Amino acid sequence: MMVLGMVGKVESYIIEKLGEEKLHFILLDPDDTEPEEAGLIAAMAEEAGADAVMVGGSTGAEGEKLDEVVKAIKEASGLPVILFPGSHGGISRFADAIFFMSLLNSRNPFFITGAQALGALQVRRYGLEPIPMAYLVVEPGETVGWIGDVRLLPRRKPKIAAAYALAGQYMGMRFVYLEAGSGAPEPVPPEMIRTVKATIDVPLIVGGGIRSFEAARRAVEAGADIIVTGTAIEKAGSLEEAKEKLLELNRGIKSSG
Ligand code: 1GP
Repeated sequence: MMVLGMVGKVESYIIEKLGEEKLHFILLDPDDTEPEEAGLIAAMAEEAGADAVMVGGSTGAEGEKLDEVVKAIKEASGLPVILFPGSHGGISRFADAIFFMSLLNSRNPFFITGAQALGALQVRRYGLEPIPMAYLVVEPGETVGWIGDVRLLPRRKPKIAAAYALAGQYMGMRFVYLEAGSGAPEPVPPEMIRTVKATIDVPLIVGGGIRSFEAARRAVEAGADIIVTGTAIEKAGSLEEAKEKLLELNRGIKSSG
């Protein structure tokens, strides 16, 4: 049984690795990815140097499809699988861990504490490792901004983002995630990453709209500890192209920092 405050296996792996380098997590959305394809991508991503696979999405990332995608990834690769749920529906017993996240700048308490309460007992029943995370959505926010009823953090107001991030840390969350939204035309501004990083002591995850070497490098140089990419790999025409893209992004992440 997990003792209160004890850090689990996946979180220890992340913290240990962060002592050496910046990390790259890929995101697979079960709504857009077939299990077989997810397995192939995960195996390729492991080879290309990704550090973990996140699984989730705002719409249709639940139930049997979610289970099948997680199982396929686990069979095909040794990377830890961390759930990235849109709500309590995004829980699968086959994953290793779950970002137990609160969308702190939502207007709707369901996304701040409601879904968490509905999912908590199931997380325990399945023996999933919960990793407490403050989830902050920045303009333009894309689908999660709309679904999550978010009061989007203004791109030109990094201090507001820093205030929310620090509040998350003070409430006990061990990671902060700055999210521009999957498929965002522009990633989180480097100035916002810099301000948030200078304010908090916990690792900073950044994602949404990072599709190039330059964008990845800029985010890491500004202070991101972990970069999440989804669309860039998903939109690649073939597995070979996806691998090229992943290697390019990895170079941006691992070369700086
Ligand atoms: C979404 O931040 C992630 O939650 C990934 O975004 O799909 O734009 O890479 P992209």
